[in-house]
Amino acid sequence: MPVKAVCVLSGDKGVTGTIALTQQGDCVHVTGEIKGLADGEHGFHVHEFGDNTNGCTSAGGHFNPKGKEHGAPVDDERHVGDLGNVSSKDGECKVDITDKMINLTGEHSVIGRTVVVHADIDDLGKGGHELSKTTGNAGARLACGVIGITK
Ligand SMILES: [Cu+2]
Ligand SMILES: [Zn+2]
Repeated sequence: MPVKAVCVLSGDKGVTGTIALTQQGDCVHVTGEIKGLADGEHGFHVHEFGDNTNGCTSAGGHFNPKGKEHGAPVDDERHVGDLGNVSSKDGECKVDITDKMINLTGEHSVIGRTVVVHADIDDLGKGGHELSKTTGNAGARLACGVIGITK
């Protein structure tokens, strides 16, 4: 049976969403919808900890088991959790990402970690900002949720 996971996004800024993750061979298909985002691109990452005790802050930094710099999903130099950006229009945001780096089993498993959607665009490590190589300078954490196993 393929491993499936789900993540319910919430936060204190009115942003909500549901994200499904399905293992497909070496890739994970990430799909879902996010509501309440401003128009434009928003950083979308898996952060290290499945801890939301102090809101999305407790999720820690980007999931980075290999000690790499922040990058784009297509880069070799990237955090495992770097899923790039999602795009919103008129309060609706459809997520449809196939990623080769995250996994639902093994050392790159994201089960029990946190999905975070940000206020600003992720510059994918190339913005020249002091935060570009760690966070993509994606700004505040608008909503987050822990990734859990589902049927
Ligand atoms: Cu993030
Ligand atoms: Zn990153």
